[in-house]
Amino acid sequence: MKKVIYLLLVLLLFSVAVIAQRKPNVLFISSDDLNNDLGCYGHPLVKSPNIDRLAKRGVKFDRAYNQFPLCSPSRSSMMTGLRPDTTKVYDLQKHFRETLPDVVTMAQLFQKNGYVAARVGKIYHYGNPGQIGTDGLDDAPSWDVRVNPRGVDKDEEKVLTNLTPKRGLGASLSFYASPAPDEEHTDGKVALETIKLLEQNKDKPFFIAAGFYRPHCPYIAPKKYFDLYPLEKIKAAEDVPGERERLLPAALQSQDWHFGVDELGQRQSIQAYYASISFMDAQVGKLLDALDRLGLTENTIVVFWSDHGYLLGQHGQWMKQSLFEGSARTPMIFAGPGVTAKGKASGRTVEALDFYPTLADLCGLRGAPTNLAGKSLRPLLTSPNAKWDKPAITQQRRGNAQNGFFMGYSVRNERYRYTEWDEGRKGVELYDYQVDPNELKNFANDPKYMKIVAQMKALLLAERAK
Ligand SMILES: [Ca+2]
Repeated sequence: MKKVIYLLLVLLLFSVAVIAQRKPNVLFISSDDLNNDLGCYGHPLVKSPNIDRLAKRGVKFDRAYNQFPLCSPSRSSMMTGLRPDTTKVYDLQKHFRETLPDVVTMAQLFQKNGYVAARVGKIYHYGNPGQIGTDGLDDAPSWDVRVNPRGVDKDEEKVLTNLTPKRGLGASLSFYASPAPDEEHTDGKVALETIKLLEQNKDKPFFIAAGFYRPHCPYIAPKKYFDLYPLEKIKAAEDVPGERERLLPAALQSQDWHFGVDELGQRQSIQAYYASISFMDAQVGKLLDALDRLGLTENTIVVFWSDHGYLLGQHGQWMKQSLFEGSARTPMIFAGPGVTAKGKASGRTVEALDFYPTLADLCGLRGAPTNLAGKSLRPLLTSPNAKWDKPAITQQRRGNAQNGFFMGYSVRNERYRYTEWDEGRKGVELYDYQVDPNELKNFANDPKYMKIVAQMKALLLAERAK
């Protein structure tokens, strides 16, 4: 009897030691082309109960910015922890390994530290929807396991409504309220495949990345999500008299106002975009439920992110590739071990670049590259208002190979955004969000703002020189 008790005691101590030593897992959830139109970010219409649920048990960043509002440049920067000017990825073709063959990506660092690294769907760039079901522009060394789901939405491309037939499907205002259930769509399959990986790897430390494709266009989602947004409740962005003449041509992704789509079409596109968000959100809910069911919630850091923001008609613009707030800003939420400020928001300016050093820090990874451009957000995850002096830098390239390219660089602090196009040769913008949240006035040439312009210019120069 004594022997049995002794054995049980040894076993108990051993399990306690194992649990204490167990490294936290990471479930990295990424969405494509999702802006901050979510319930937890205060949107009055959009229903995102699952992302909201995650935000309630973690820290939500209100001023999180991507480094280059286009899929591949943004994702390459985030996964390498390096700025686009270091990866030299400015388009959807070039791979960062061409510039940096030996770079250790975030997923690789997890592997080097004994983790299983797996991805489902779009983490690195993937032509959406063209490359769904393939590896896209993946980075094979980053992963032990790769899964590329393909759903019924690929087949439904033939029957969707396209309001911009001259644009490629991946850059179109196009939609379809699908009769097929969630599970048959690509994102439904991303959720199911991710859950399988969670089940298979629940006893090992894991870095599992679930890369959803919605709300990227074409806005295909099950019909029930469209029903959440009656068209009469959807308003198009207000046209501001004189805005078209005021805005710098360089600041515009498209000179074709609203892609020529009328007000009804704009409202239909917004409705379909919101439906796609709620559909993607429901898939996020399945992942969170699976973590609970598998007893993984307590020891898993859950991150939610989108590769960049998205304009829905503001400034006459749609989608990404601009340095306006709506394109440069992204949702960013952390929950789980190390995130003690539960249900809190941080207004500090943070960057997608910060994921790598933050997760390496929270998981105690060894051997992180010494040149990571971001900073660990750990202090803000325990104290969201902690002192923080790092602004956010976002850049966007314009032009073409024939006529030459030029870059726009934008620096954001908690109050202002200052942007220089082609080092200022193609114009400068200053927005003051405290008095002008919708960026309707460019204060760059306002004498009252001379001092701020000089400060922001110096800040941009200093950050770019780092
Ligand atoms: Ca994207």
